[in-house]
Amino acid sequence: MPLKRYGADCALIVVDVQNSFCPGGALAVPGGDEVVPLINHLSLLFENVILTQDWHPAGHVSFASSHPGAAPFSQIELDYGKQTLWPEHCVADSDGAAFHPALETGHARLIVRKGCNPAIDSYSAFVEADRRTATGLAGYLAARGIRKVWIAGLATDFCVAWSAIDACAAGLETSVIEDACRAIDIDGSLAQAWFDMRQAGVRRLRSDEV
Ligand code: VGL
Ligand code: ZN
Repeated sequence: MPLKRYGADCALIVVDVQNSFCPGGALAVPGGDEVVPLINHLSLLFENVILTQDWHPAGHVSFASSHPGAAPFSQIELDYGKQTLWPEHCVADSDGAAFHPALETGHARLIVRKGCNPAIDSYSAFVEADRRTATGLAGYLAARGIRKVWIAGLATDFCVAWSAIDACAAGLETSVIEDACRAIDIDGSLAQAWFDMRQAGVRRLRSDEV
């Protein structure tokens, strides 16, 4: 095996590169599939690659269809705060929840599934939208001595940004590889996400700087 540039204390976290978020999917992110070759290449540099999957039960609280009369991309107030409502996407075990077929997954050390609780969304790979329930990822990283993470995937302004901000909060040195991500960008959400990530201390990198 070729020597990895990033060793035991580093991980690449590949966020939600799933069919629902790629062209033809229910919540397609423009150019979502374009990140796949780049992420496959970046994965070769890392000893530790972690994949995440958005993994919702049917009837999930984040689906507009679960709220009669509510339109996709509108917002509602839930007990844990504001929730954007989405088209039905990434239903557990469905084709939409599967990884993009060209994403290489054989090297992954861990697959984190999130958004599994019917009443709580989870953009972040670390903490669910109630901001209390842990996915266990921080514990896994700590237990294995991983202190630095690089994040890529979909979507920049939702699951990537929330994961990166929570990674910083967990004390990890955190970089987002911007050209290995694509955004949904509703109502300025992409600019806001970069602002929030910068405030949190996330490093913004291009893949040629990795
Ligand atoms: C995501 C919206 C809803 C994401 C997941 O992966 O960014 N966005 N669920
Ligand atoms: Zn989702």
